[in-house]
Amino acid sequence: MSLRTAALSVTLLLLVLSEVWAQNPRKRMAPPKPPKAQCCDEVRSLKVQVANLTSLLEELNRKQETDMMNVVRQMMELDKQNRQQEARVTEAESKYSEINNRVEIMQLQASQSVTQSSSVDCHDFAWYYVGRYFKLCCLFQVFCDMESNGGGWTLIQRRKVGLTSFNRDWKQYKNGFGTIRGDFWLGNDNLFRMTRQPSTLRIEMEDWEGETRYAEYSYFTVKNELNSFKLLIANYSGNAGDSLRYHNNTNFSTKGKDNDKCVDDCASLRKGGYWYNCCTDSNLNGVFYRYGNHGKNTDGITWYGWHGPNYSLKRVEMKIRPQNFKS
Ligand SMILES: *[C@@H]1O[C@H](CO)[C@@H](O)[C@H](O)[C@H]1NC(C)=O
Ligand SMILES: *[C@@H]1O[C@H](CO)[C@@H](O)[C@H](O)[C@H]1NC(C)=O
Ligand SMILES: *[C@@H]1O[C@H](CO)[C@@H](O)[C@H](O)[C@H]1NC(C)=O
Ligand SMILES: *[C@@H]1O[C@H](CO)[C@@H](O)[C@H](O)[C@H]1NC(C)=O
Ligand SMILES: *[C@@H]1O[C@H](CO)[C@@H](O)[C@H](O)[C@H]1NC(C)=O
Ligand SMILES: [Ca+2]
Repeated sequence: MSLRTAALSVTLLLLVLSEVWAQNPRKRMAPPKPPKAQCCDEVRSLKVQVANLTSLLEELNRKQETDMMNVVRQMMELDKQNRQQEARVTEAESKYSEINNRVEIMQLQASQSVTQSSSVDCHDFAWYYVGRYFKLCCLFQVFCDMESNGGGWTLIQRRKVGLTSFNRDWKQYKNGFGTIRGDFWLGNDNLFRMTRQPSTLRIEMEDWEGETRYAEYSYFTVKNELNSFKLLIANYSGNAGDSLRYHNNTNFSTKGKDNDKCVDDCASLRKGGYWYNCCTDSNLNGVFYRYGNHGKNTDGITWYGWHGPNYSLKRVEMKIRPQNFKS
C-alpha cells in the first residue's frame, strides 16, 4: 500500500470514528421513559427487550470502536514501516552509488598507474605534455594505438564522427579541441613539445567505399608558436601518395591568421587550420562531408594523392611515435 493511500484511509477512518463517537453520547443520553402507570407484563418485557437491545447496541458500538482503533493503529504501523523501508532504500541507494564511485576511481587509478609504469607502451612523453586540454584519465584508452604497424602510436588528430567543426581560430588550434573519443585536434603546443623528441608521423585514411590507405613520414616536427608552428617532414612511405610534401616548410594558418604562401586566404577557402601552402595537396582538417556530399567541394577532408581535390574522406587518424620506438 502506498503512503498516500494509507494516509487517505486513515483520514477516512478518523472521519467515520468521529461520527461514531458523536452518535454514541446521543444514544446513551436517550433515557428510557420512566414507568408511569402500573405496568403489565407485556410492557415490562418490552422494556427488558429495549434495554437488552440498547445494551447490545452499546456493546456493538464498543466493539466497532476498538476494531476501528485497531485498524487505525495498524495503518499507522504500516505507514511507519513504509517510511522506514523508504529510508532503508534511500540509504542502500546512496551506499551503492558511493561504492560505484569508488570502483570507478580505483579503475582510473589502476589504468593510470599501468600507463605511467609502462614507458614502452604508447610512450610516456604523451602523458606529460598533452594534459593541458585533455584529461589524463582517457589517454590510455584513446590516444594509444597499439595495433597499427607495431603499435606505440599517440593519436594527435581524428576525423570520423563529423559533428565537431574544424573551422577554428589560432588559439583553439594552439590548445586543442574536440572530444577524445570522437573528433579532435590535440593542439599545436602539444605537437611542438612532443616532437622535440625525433618523431614519426603516420596518417591513416578510409574512403566511403571502406578502402584504407596510409602515409608515413619517419621524420615529423612542428616548431613552436614563435615560429608559427611550422611543419617539417621527410622520408615518406605508404600507399596513399605523398600529399604532405607540398606542405613541408610552411607555417600553420587558421581562420583569422593567414600564414600561408598564397595571395589567397587558404584557411578561409579550405575552412580549416592547416599548414597551407597555396593552398593544398591535402586538407586533413577540412569540412567533414557525409556520403555523397563530397564531389563539388574543395574544402573537404582531402588527400590528392589518393582521391584528388574534391573527394572528402570518411575517416582520418594522425598519430605519432618516437623515431627510436621499438615494437
Ligand atoms: C437479551 O436477550 C437474550 C435473548 O433474547 C438473552 O439471552 C439475554 O440474556 C438478554 N440480555 C439481557 C441483558 O437481558
Ligand atoms: C630519411 O631516411 C634516411 C634513410 O633511412 C636517413 O638517412 C635520413 O636521415 C632520413 N631523413 C630524416 C630527415 O630523418
Ligand atoms: C613563418 O613564420 C615566421 C615567424 O613566425 C616568419 O618569420 C616566416 O617568414 C613565416 N614563413 C612564411 C613562409 O610565411
Ligand atoms: C622538408 O623540408 C626540410 C627542411 O627544408 C627538408 O630537410 C626535408 O627534406 C623536406 N622534406 C621533403 C619531403 O621534401
Ligand atoms: C573533381 O576534381 C577533378 C580533378 O580536379 C575534376 O576534373 C572534376 O571536374 C571535379 N569534379 C567536380 C564534381 O567538381
Ligand atoms: Ca594568404
